Amino acid sequence: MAKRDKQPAQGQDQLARFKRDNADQRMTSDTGVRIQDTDDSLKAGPRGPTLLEDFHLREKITRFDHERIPERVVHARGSGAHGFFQVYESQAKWTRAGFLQDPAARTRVFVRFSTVVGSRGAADTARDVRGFATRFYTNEGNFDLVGNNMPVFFIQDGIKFPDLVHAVKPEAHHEMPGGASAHDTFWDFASLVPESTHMLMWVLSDRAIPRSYAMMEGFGVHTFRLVNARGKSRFVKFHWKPLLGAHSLVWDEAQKLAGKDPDFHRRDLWESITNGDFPEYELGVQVIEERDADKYSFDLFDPTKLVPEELVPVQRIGKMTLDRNPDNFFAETEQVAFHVGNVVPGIDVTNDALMQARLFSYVDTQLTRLGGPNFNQIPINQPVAPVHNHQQDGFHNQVVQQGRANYHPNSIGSGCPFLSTVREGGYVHFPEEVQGVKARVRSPSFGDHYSQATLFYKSLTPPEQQHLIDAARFELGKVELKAIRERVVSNFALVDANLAEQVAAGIGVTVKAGAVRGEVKPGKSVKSSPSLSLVKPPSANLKGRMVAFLVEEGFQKSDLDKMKSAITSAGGRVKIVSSKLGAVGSLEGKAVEVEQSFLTAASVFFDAVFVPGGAASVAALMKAGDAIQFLDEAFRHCKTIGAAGEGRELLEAADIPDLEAPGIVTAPKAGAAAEAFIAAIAQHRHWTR
Ligand code: HDE
Repeated sequence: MAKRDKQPAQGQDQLARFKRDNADQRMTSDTGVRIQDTDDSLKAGPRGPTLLEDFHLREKITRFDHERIPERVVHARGSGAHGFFQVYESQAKWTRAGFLQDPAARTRVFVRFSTVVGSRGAADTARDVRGFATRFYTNEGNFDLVGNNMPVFFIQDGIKFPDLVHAVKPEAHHEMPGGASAHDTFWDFASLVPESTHMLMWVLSDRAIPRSYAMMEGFGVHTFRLVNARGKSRFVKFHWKPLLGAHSLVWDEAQKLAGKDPDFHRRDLWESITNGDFPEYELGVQVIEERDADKYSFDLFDPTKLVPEELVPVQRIGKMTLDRNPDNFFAETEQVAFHVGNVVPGIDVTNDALMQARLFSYVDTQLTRLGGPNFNQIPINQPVAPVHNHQQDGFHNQVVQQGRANYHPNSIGSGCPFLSTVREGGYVHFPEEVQGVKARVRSPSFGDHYSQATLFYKSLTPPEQQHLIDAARFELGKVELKAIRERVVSNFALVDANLAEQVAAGIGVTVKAGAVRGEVKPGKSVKSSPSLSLVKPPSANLKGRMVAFLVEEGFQKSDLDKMKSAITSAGGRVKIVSSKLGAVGSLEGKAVEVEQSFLTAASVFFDAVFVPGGAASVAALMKAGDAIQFLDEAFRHCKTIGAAGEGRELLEAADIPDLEAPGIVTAPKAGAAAEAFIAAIAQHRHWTR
């Protein structure tokens, strides 16, 4: 009943069919009265005053006035997608969660990806943490895994979250900068809170500028519990592993994209799903026996620490596929209300003090954002499991409760609804023994803020370390107060002396002794964790990759066809770019349709660029500065560049210092270059260049 008729999203044929099928559809008021005129208000005479009795005018304007709801206080900018999850084999040994038992069963999911700092209209490619929130609509109720694309967090206790967020959001006096952490208040806070150091390494790394949502890892961050049917509990860290691998942008590219297409990630997600390139992620778990919990050099309840994969391997237990775009952004992506406390039998929370605060925050925030306590009745929030209880009334209640018995226990309603035992699926909290002296304290086992920051930095490849140094120089370069810049690099000195020196050299300060190293908990750890680096062996699959073909009148069509078919067979996509839209003729006579002009396209939208042969085409491209700039930028951003025949001349004309550099592929004919070109794109970027 709540669903309005869906209109086709695109396509002339679909529109025509829709019009035929809905010939009877009439515009009405919200109460179903047919509308006779919606363009003129009711007036006393053609030029007269508007009459207050015009109920249609008042309804239309009132509804419009109230269209906005408060945006999320953090993670305001998000993009959602529907999909499904399937477990590979029963996980009964670890958990009794129903959706992790049967490999044949598909569980519906809704995912919302987000940036943290920016407001709803902010750019997608800001340097920031990304939210990766997944709702599983299981038969036993909703399970929300409300994670991020980084496995650790800035603070150890939720009571500091408002301070962190105030500091990183636009500054209080002038609301600047929008959606960026490169300003004084954030770095002031960070410099005074050494527990943030490990997370700072992550946000300064390439992880903070993902190539796409489909190429981003996800993490539950906190340690959770898995509880099996016998009531045995184990600790678990949740991971999402993208099947396309995790890849990033270059900072210069990210900044340009923020201007050229602020919706870059949202568009990529939408178009990938429309094109059938469904983003896929494997759900991974690191399972730790309770008896082993104290064996590590970090506390499992400290969210500024990760469990290195080299210490506890990630086991991939199932796969999520995102295969459907939302029908309506507001109804679904905006109104979805995740909650860390939405857990199902077999999954439980822990004493992580950050997690505990979150267990309060998520419901509380929806009361304001969604206007009352009935937000779980909104379609995107409704579980597929049936809901029966005595909760009632409140703003926006949609449920018409039947009968008189709105309390428990009752006899008037035959005792309904009935409680469930554990065997019947009743949720039982893990009976953990708890005792202690009431106090505002932090455990000494949380005292080491640097070991894992060092582990992260040292595990990156040299180009990734350089990116991190450059990012720190950028961020701190925007900080006006020198004392803040100084404090930050002094903290960084405890991560790595060379890192601190290099950053300091770029921001006009010197490294001072001052920061104090906390005590390291004795226990197991690793010296290096290659899994933390984004540089991994390439996969031959080009899914999610976009390649620009630069052409003008007289291009070599055989080159274009050969290379296009090689790229699309490998899963990639191609767009024809030229000086103007319309048909462009080839050397062989046949024309192709241009998909983007140099006005709307730029190298930053693509993973690679190819120039087919054809003397006239190359000469025209050479004359127009756009093509040269396109290639220069692709080179600077370490992207794969290919050319066939005369196309090589365009590369020579561009400011590319070395045509033999990694990721530059040229050949007399496209056929000869195709294999090497595809292998080069699969490398993602050629950082050593
Ligand atoms: Fe959140 N967080 N958070 N957070 N968070 C919100 O809930 C909060 C934290 C995360 O796409 C809010 O519905 C507190 C860690 C994601 O709708 C709010 C603390 C992690 C999303 C809130 C944290 C997250 C949110 C704002 C410290 C990674 C977006 C609107 C105790 C594991 C979900 C809303 C979506 C959203 C509070 C820390 C992830 C205010 C108090 C750590 C992905 O409730």
